[in-house]
Amino acid sequence: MSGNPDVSESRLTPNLADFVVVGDVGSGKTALTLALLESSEPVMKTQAAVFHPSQVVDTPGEFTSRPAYYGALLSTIVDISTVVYLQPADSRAFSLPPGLLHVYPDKRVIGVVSKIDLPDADTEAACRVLADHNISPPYFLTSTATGEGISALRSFLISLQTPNASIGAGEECAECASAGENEF
Ligand SMILES: Nc1nc2c(ncn2[C@@H]2O[C@H](COP(=O)(O)OP(=O)(O)OP(=O)(O)O)[C@@H](O)[C@H]2O)c(=O)[nH]1
Ligand SMILES: [Mg+2]
Repeated sequence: MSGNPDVSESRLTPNLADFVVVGDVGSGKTALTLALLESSEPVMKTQAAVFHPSQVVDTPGEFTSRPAYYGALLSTIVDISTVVYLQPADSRAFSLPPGLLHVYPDKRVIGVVSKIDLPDADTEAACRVLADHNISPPYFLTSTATGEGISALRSFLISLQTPNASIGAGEECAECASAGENEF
């Protein structure tokens, strides 16, 4: 595990905190984490869990794709309230065995469809993969290449830190989707 001194506390958006990003190798976790943090750091292969300030954690894809790392995944997420799971828009493979994300019943799991700018993106299929694996909508559709969906996801994550604050449902609707049962 390692800290990241390049993302200073002062550069963080206030109240963006307490979430861990998980998903397959190459699904875009690091790119998304850095975009949410508004960091200009280069996106590089993640070798171990990276703890940014305020309990924002980026994980290596091996944590979800290799059974030998499931223990590391579970110990990394144990003290964090929200799990952000990335499903690439060009993939129908779910990178975890059923139920692993729900081992801790008190955690919120947020489904994100990443890389929606790819030419072969199929966001509806990716949303169905999330729904089929018990991740509830709303789902956030994001691209770090175009910036689409990043601010909506950031606003939603911030809203989790301020339970009484209301966020613009209309703005969220425009940038998230579900497998047919969007609750907004
Ligand atoms: N087109 C496109 N490429 C993306 C997007 N997000 C990430 N990428 C690219 O996909 C590759 C993998 O991105 P990463 O953020 O390193 O993926 P990761 O999930 O952190 O991968 P690991 O650390 O190996 O688990 C990089 O070349 C990124 O530039 C996106 O939204 N659109
Ligand atoms: Mg990474």
